[in-house]
Amino acid sequence: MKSISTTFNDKIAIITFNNDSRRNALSDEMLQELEHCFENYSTKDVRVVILRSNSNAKVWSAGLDINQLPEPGKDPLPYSHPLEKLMRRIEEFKSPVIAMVTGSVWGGGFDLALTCDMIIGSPKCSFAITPAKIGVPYNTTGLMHFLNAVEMNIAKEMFFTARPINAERAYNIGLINHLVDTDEIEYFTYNLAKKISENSPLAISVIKEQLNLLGKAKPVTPDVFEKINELRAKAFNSFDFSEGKNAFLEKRKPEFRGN
Ligand code: YXS
Repeated sequence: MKSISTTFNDKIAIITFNNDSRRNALSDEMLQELEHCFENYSTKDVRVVILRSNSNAKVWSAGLDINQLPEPGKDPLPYSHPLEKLMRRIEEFKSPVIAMVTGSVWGGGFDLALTCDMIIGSPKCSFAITPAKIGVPYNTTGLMHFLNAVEMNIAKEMFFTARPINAERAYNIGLINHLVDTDEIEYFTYNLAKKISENSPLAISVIKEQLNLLGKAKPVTPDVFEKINELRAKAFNSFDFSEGKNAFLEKRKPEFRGN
């Protein structure tokens, strides 16, 4: 069963997450479907891509499919992970990608929304980054996505509490570009996309790549890079990692030990 549906009109592509029974959890299969969409669009005159969920979906994405998280000892988010590959594909995509968020967003789904070029949210949108709840480390690229989006103190609060932030707070801290009423957000987002599609696609493509390159320009010395990797290995070799995953799957509260 396909987890997404797509439309393409007036040079604007709309990708709709369509797996509400699983709260649009990003399974490897769904991530591969999404990547194939962008691969297909790269050879077409697609001026804007909108990523959205079904209108009546409570959850935009519940993040990575917890059933597919690896056993402790394996990096849960390696460079080759389908979510990481999709996010690089979105960053490198020639045209702007807009996340239209009308529900809650969790974990890797939040990172995915942040990787888009802009987020339009409805009053029902909320955002939670959850590694601390699952007992996993996050990866360096993902942490940089958050540090490029919010101040350090806000990023720390979001990661340490793993608590959702609501639409109003998301707008106030600049996470979402616009906060638009539920019954107007489709029209608003499409109009924004239409405005972009009428400008020069080449200029926009060049400016998008320049901004992304400049946004990433934060040097990391080799020893810092190695230290980060050692810290991550400590977390994904932990009891807490398996406890976080098992607690969710067994629908119980996790009892973390800190090791
Ligand atoms: O019980 P059934 O079989 O119907 O399945 C339930 C859930 O188990 C399933 N589901 C998921 N399955 C795998 N991975 C998920 N992330 C996931 N989320 C949900 O979907 C069915 C309906 O879910 P249910 O009954 O809980 O729906 P709800 O409306 O009561 O609650 C919606 C949520 C999103 C609040 C709730 O499902 C939830 O808390 N989901 C987990 C959110 C989360 O912690 N995501 C982080 C995943 S790990 C990740 O992304 C990274 C590794 S990290 O953590 O580092 O960012």
